[in-house]
Amino acid sequence: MSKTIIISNRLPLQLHIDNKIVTSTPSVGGLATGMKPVHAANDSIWIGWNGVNEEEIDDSIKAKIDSTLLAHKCLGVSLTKKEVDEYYYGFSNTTLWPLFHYFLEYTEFEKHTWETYQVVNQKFANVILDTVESGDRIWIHDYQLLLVPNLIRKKRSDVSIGFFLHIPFPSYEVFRTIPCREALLQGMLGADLLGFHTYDYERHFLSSVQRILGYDSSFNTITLDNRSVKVDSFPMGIDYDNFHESAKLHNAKEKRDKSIIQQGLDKHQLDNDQAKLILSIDRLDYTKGIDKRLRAFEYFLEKYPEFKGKVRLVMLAVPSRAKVPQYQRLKKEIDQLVGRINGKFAEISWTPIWYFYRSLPFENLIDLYTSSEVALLTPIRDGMNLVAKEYIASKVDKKGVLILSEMTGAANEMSEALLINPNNFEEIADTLKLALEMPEKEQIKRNSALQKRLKRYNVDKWATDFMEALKSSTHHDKRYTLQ
Ligand code: GDG
Repeated sequence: MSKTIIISNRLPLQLHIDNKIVTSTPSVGGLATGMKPVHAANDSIWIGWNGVNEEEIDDSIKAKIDSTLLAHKCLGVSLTKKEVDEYYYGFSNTTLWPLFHYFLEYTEFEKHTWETYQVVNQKFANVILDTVESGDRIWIHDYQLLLVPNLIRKKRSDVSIGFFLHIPFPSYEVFRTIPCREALLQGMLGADLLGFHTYDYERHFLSSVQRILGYDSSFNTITLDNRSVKVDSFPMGIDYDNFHESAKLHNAKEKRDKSIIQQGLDKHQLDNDQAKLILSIDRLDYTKGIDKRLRAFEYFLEKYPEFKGKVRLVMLAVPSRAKVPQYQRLKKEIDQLVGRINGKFAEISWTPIWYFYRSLPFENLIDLYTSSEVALLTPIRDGMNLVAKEYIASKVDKKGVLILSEMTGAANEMSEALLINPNNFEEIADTLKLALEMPEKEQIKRNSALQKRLKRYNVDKWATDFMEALKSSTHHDKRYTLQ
């Protein structure tokens, strides 16, 4: 019987090694949740980096790790510290991530990290090749593994290969700047099906393939010398029912439970606090526009001083890639900005920004979503942005206003949100005022339409649509290779 093999940089499990005992907890985040139904099916296996440095563990721990992973239908790829540094922090997150998000000034290209990226992609491919059998379906995820499709294709013509990119694919003018552009495209073209969040990313990819490799496409299909590759958009959804039902439970517990958010405030302040909450949640990443959001909020308080004491920005920034210098600099900048803005506007009974630099458990996330009157999400570029969808899904009474950057993939599907350009502070300030004053009837109307769509195009539908398209775009009858 054929099986499905899922491949991503990280596994849906996090391992903990304490005193030679290995335990695991499920990972949080969009990919782990999204692939759950596919992975839960009897015949599937998930391959990813096991999360530890190869040289730091002995054979007995390695065996324990492997058996823990296997119990959860996972296979681990072992990487050395140098490989993690150069493939993950280096080429993936200092070259591809900034380039694909249009941050050319942050994009570094170094020969040795590119070489390690190739070595590690081959390591992933080897683990797949050891387990794949004729007729299996392989679903590879994201920018860390762009070369894997063709590394498999070169050895196996009798399996289906799908690839999904979770971040934007940039325009040809940006993509062409990377020295190894041909190799990256050829790596991806080993797949039978290539999926993107939006039609625009798909269009950019097709244009790069045409202009760099000379392959034409028609009706979403690229014709290579001896086979074809299907390219399509599959906007990723969320586990709508989980967010909606959890929010319902949370609301039933306490009408407006600000307990988590208001850590550090005493009872007296809590009782007297009437400020409307403006929420933002992101990994601490320069693509998310956190610095601009803070500056826009400062401008809003200057332009509309009547809101002083009446609103509060609750900003959750989740630690991310703290080894990469640009992320360290960003952290410093955000710390300083929050300090400066709070220092400038704070009163004895009111602080304009509550800033949390940590990750929170799921229940607290629901607490934040349900308690906030407005969500302000201002990425400079974002493949999709699941937080926008989760915020709307959590609004059981349909009250709440989403302000969303038009540079996110999610904006394409969420036209009822208030869409803004994250570089336009004037527009953000005016939109914040509009959101804070929006009549409830209008909020309910907008959110009803959004919820209906999010419930229908949920994450199960995303995964099922992709797998169905993979089945129909695979033809095992030809022998083909792409060099
Ligand atoms: C990449 C692309 C694309 C966040 N903080 C906590 C927490 N989260 C969860 C959210 C959400 C996920 O993490 C973040 O997803 P996003 O889509 O917003 O952003 P990225 O991490 O950048 O993801 C992005 C995505 O892949 C999927 O394709 O949408 O464009 O960049 O689910 O809820 N979860 C918990 N505690 C936190 O503190 N439990």
